[in-house]
Amino acid sequence: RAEADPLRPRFHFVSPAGWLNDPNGVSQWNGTYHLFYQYNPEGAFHHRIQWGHATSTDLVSWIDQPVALEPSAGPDAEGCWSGVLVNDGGTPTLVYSGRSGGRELPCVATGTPDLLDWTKDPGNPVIGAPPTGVDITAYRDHCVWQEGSTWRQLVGSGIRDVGGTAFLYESSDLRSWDYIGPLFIGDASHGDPGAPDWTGTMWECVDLFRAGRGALGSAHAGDSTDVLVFSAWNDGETRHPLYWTGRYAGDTFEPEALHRLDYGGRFFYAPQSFRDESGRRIMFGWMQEGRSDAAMVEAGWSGVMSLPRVATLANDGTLEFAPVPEIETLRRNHVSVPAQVLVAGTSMDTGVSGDQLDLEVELQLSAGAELRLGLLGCVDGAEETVVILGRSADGSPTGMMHLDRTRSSLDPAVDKEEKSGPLPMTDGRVRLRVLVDRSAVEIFANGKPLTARVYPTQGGGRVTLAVAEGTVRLLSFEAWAMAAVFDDTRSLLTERK
Ligand code: DQQ
Repeated sequence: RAEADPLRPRFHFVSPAGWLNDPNGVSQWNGTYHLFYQYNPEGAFHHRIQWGHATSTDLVSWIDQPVALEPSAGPDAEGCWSGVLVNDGGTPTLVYSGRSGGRELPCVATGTPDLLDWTKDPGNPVIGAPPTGVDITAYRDHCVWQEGSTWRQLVGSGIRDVGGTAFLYESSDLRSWDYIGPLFIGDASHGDPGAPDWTGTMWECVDLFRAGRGALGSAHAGDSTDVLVFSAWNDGETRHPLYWTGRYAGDTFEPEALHRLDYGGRFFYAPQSFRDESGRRIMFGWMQEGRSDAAMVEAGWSGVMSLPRVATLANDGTLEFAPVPEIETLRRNHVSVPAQVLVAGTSMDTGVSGDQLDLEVELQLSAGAELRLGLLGCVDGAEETVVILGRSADGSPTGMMHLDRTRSSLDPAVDKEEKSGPLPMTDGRVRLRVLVDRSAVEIFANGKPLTARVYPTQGGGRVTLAVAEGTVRLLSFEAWAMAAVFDDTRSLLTERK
């Protein structure tokens, strides 16, 4: 079945079989990029989670490596849940959540210099219990960094009837940890639990880093901010990635502003980032499925890893994202759509089609204009996934981006909820980047990402443009077919044209 599955991405990383969720231990070690991930090779469901492992020299093609961590009798008997990789004086060391008895506790494993063989610490779990005296909603996932010779760790959690949090610890050896306190506590009573920026009752996969110059904990110079990324969770109902910008100093985090990390919400979940050897902040996220559990099991695979994306600090103090430029080496068959002015009522076929595409578009919207970019359209138009960019009638600097998936699939069972978010713009200008990889779609408009999954059944892959209102100047429209990294049997294509 998986052999000819037209939904299985071909240049996004997917697991060799079964289930994939969070990125873990993302890093660059002696030049080689490492991507570990939450993995169940036995089937497309979340059970007895292991750490899958793949390596890359270019962030484009990946080599599968042996499973790095597998549950064994003891504190991780029921699963090796999310965590990170750190360099302990030259020794690769994983800090992860071991699950047993229905709860998670911090564990450690050390690796061989090639990062292929891992030995669990006999002292696991390295923290024997969550902090006492607080009623917590959960306790798992790790962010670990070094300040001088001191290790610091955050463990994601939540305080019942208060909000999500991250507990801060300190250690000199990664094995014995002193509890300091909550770094920062969210307010779950603030806002509507259905809102896309609700901070949840538990924070999964916290990721604290410095954006801009300097290391976490050092003095701030010039344009820099600290960023606390977390995946807001509430009993499975709420799942979306958010971040606070602010100042991490001493034992606390002073928030300045809360932001949505990706307008696709749960489709870019549990992200984790690292600074690579060239100094870039690179982030991966889990593009979870929008189809039923039964459909995943039937397909034999579940979960897509986002393309690695570079995070930079924008002038307005928020993060901006773009796929790593290395991805452009997959571009083939360049097609340009001529620059032109599109007036209200325009509806055109661009002549571009395909389900593995990279589009780079520059536009200028008049006040009140709305552009519709149709993707993955079938011949009769019954199926189409539509990116909508709108500028407000008063020309204010914030427009909107939407992803309309209501007609993305004739399959009535798949998720079709609309996704949207504010789009900052100057003079109506929009830089749009769209990557389509079968069921995986990543959209970046002026650096704001919207990631989602779609399940077209008809094929065709038409790309269309329409203007509903106002006038849109198409300044440039460049399109490429993207070469596959994996073939349909999910084998690595060693030779790329
Ligand atoms: N997935 C992991 C947890 C984490 C969650 C388990 C987030 O460690 O909290 O697979 O998707």
